Amino acid sequence: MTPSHFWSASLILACLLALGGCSDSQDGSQKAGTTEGGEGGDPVSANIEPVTWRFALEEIEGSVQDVYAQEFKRQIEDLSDEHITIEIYPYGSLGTSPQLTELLQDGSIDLAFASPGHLASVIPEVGIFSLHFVLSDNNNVNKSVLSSRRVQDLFAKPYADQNLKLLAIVPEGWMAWTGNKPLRAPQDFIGFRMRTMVSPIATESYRAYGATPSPMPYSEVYNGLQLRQIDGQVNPIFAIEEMDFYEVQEVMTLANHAQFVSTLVTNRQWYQTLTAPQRQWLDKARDNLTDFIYAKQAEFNSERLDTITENSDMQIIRLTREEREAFLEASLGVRDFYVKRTGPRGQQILTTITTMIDAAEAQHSGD
Ligand code: 6CS
Repeated sequence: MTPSHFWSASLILACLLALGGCSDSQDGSQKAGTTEGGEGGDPVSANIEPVTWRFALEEIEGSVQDVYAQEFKRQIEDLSDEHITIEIYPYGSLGTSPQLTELLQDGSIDLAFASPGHLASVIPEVGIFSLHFVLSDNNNVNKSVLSSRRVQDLFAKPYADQNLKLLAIVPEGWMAWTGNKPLRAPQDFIGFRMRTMVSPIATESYRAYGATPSPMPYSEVYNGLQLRQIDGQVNPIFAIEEMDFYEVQEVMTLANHAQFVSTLVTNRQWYQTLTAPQRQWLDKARDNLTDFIYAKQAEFNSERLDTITENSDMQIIRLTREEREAFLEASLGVRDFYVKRTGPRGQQILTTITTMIDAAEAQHSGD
């Protein structure tokens, strides 16, 4: 992130704080014409006073999170007959991912994306999405499992304990490894300074291969690669293109070891002040966006791979089944690390999700 981005971030943050850290609907009171906002409130009428919901992104304009937010805004504003306005704050306006989560927790913003690679520092259970080879190679399987009510419910309590409410689990495509050499086997990672997101499970996943994990904010990765403070990084292809990482890396290795997953989250107390119609619109927009975002991320990742190959000499390597198996084997110990950090609840989450993936794979075997 450039210094001018930081200036605008500080200014916007100061404005948010000056406004009392509250959106129009964040004062805990219901506006005229609304119903009681408790769980399962009666959907009698819409909120008739205009309100603004602040929605912060961990990614820049043009990203997968941005296209999600723009469509979410369109749908919510439409469903509410323009009574709700969504203000979108792309990455660079407010702060790093962990800072966005803090702003959400203290009510300065209402909605945000919070990626498990960061969020597992405060909600270890969500670190399951930083484990490798847990999700299916078939995205129809992942969609049916990750958008299910059953999986959402597994995370309700850990999010609530952090004053957060999980609305959706949003995959953004397969992660790719970049570096200045191919990464075909776990041994290739020995001594490799791999930039990861900050949570202990994200770092442990690469320590398992022998790498030296180097967590740092997203905004510092380009400079870190350019200055050789790190040897490589891991992100979905659309991000490697839009953050220009490909300009300062020579090889991209596609292992399909994990999807980049983010979560759409609200402040829990803010959610409790919503009217029944407002919650219904949130649910409706969230449900409408499931197919939309799976299609968009596939489109973005494929188009941007073309952009990278057209604009650079980057070598692209796809691992064979045998090569992937060596990584799978080396990654399994990190599941024990996850369970140690999360206890019986994490064990239940891991067992439930892996069992659901296996069952869905059997159902989708003809895809
Ligand atoms: O690597 C990261 O830190 C970031 N990567 C993406 C694709 N989205 C947000 C996240 O913070």
